[in-house]
Amino acid sequence: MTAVAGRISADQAALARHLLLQMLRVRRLEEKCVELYSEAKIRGFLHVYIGEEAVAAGVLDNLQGEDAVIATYRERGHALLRGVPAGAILAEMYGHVQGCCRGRGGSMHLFDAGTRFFGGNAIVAGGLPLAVGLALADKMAGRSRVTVCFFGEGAVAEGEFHESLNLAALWQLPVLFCCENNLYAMGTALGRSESQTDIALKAAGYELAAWAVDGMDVLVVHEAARRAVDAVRSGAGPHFLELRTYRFRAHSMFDPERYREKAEVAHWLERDPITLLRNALGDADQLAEAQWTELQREADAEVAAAVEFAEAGTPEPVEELTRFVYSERGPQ
Ligand SMILES: Cc1ncc(C[n+]2csc(CCOP(=O)(O)OP(=O)(O)O)c2C)c(N)n1
Ligand SMILES: [Mg+2]
Repeated sequence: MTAVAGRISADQAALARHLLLQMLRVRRLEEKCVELYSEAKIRGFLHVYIGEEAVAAGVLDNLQGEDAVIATYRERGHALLRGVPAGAILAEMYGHVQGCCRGRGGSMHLFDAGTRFFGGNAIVAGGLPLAVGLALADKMAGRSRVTVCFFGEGAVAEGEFHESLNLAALWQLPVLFCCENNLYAMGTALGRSESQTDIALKAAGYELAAWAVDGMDVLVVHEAARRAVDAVRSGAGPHFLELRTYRFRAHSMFDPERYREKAEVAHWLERDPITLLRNALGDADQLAEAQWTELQREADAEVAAAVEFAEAGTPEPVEELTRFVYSERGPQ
C-alpha cells in the first residue's frame, strides 16, 4: 500500500487526482451547507463530514452500480459520491419537492433507490441490520453484489452492532462494514464509553476479517477497500474496516464543543486529507497549479448549480402532505 506520505508514482497520479476531486466536491458541498444553515435556508439538524472525506471517497470508488450503500445522518458526501445529484441533495436540505425524498427526509434521511443509496439513518447503529438484510437477500438470490455500511464508532455501544456482525459472519453474508472512527460520539470520547478501544480487534472477535486503516490517507483507504470489496464479492464473507479519522467541525450545528482541546483539533487539521494529497501530488510533480485551480473550479461550479436548483424549488403543497403514508403501488 502506498501512503500519501510516500511518493506518488506516475501510474497512481490519475487515480489520486480523481480522488482529490471527489474529496473536494464533498468539502465544498459541506461548506456551502454550513453557510446556508447560518442563513436559515436549511433548518433542522445538520451534521457535516468535513475532515472525513477520504473515507467515503476511498471506499465508494470501488463499488459497482448494483452494489448497495447505507450511511448515517452524516451522509451527504456518501450520497453525492454514490451518484445522487448535488441539486437533489441540496433541494432535500431545503425541504423542497425536487429533493431526493421530496423534501420529506431532510438532512438525516437522504435516500435514493436509483443509485441504491439506502439512507441516511438518524438512529445510531440503525443501518447495520438493514445492511445485513440487504446482503442476506443478495446471498439468497445468488447475486454477486456487495452491501457497504458506514457508521460511526458510537455504534459499537449498541446491540445492533453486535447482532449484525454476528449474523453476517455466521451466515457469511456479502457485506462490508465501514466504521468511521472519529474518536467521539457527540461529546463522548471513545475511551470513556468502551473498555476496548481497538474496534477492529473487537470486530475480529466475531470471526470476520477486520483491519484498521488510516482514514486520513485516501490512497490507503482506497487500497484497503479495494481488497475488502473484492474479497466480499468473491464470496469470502463479511469484512470490516475501522477507518481512523477525525471530524474537523462540531458534532452538529448545536454543539458548543466543550469536550475536546483546541490543540487536539489543530493536530488533526495538520492531517487534512485534501491538503495531504494535494501536497503529495505536488511533491511528485503530478499536480500543476493550473490543474489544482481547475479541480476547485469544477467542485465550486457543481455546488453553485446545486444551490441554484434548490433555490428554484418549491415546498410540497399542503394538500399533498398525507401522500405516501400508505403505499401507492397497491397489492403486489
Ligand atoms: C439509538 C440512538 N441513541 C442516541 C442517539 C443520539 N445520538 C445522535 S448522534 C450520536 C453520536 C453518534 O456518534 P458516532 O456513532 O461516533 O457517529 P459520529 O457522529 O461521530 O459520526 C448520538 C448518541 C441516536 N441518534 N440514536
Ligand atoms: Mg464518532
